[in-house]
Amino acid sequence: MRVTALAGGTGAAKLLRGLAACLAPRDLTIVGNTGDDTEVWGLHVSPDLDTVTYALAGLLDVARGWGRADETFHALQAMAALGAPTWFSLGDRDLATHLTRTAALRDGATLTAVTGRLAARLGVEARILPMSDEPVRTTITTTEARLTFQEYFVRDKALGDVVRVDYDGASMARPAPGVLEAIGDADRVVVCPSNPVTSIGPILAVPAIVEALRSTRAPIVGVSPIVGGAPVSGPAGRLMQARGLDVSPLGVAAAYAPWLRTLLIDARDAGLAPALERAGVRAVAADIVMTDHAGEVALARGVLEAA
Ligand code: FO1
Repeated sequence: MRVTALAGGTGAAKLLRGLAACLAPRDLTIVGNTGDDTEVWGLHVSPDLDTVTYALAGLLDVARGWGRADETFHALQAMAALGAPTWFSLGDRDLATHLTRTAALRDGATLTAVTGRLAARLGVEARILPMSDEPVRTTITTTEARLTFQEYFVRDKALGDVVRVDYDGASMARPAPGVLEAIGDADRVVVCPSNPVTSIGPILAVPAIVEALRSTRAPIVGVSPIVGGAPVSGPAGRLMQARGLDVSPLGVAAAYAPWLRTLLIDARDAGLAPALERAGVRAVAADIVMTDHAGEVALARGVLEAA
């Protein structure tokens, strides 16, 4: 069964590990968010692509949900001593990824090519594609300033009041090679339990991708990142409100209308099933908070069966 998953970073990593355990590696394609890509010390950092790659390679720092396990931060300390900004913590092992990516991009490689090469070198057999090779950048406008996603999320700790979210460059961006085919030829399309606004939103802001989702014959199944009126992690609630979305599985369904067919929701939200059905989305109650690997695999099975 060929499965294509739309994914952000931390929220997606667990479900992707579960899917990887259920499928032949070649049957899993991941379309990753690049809206929160950033430049640090002259290096191109693709946080969500790296989180997914590290997760599938078994190298992710699971407690943090980003960066590599067994990490050290000597280079960060040395950069601080030289007066460089250090609010975005690049670890020593993680640096190898950004150095390799930046050098390859400078030599003319596409983000798709270098993402594939990094994944292969780290032993990942699933296909990880950036949503686009062209720059798309999520910007967050608060009552105080217009910020890049990482300035808002990491530097300012998501504290400002968000008034709008933009995906700069998205309306002109073309999907990366293979993305449209992966959606069109899939047997299932999965929307991971990622932030609908800043993780999946940038992917959907690429016009040809949303057209492919509307026209694919594959059933599209999502997992709610919202449980009982609050996000499982991160600032999804405030960002959904800023976009006029209800902070509930209903808001998630609204973000993915009209192409989402099925949404896995937590048992605590089972009462919303009739309203979801009225919105055209079949609700399936499941244990969607993955607390261990068995939970990741069980939810992945549930996603594949729900379709
Ligand atoms: N998140 C943080 O909260 N603080 C950090 O210093 C930080 C550094 C970092 C370095 C590399 C990387 O790939 C991710 C990193 N993240 C950090 C996570 C990242 O900013 C966000 O979790 C994602 O962009 C949201 O999906």
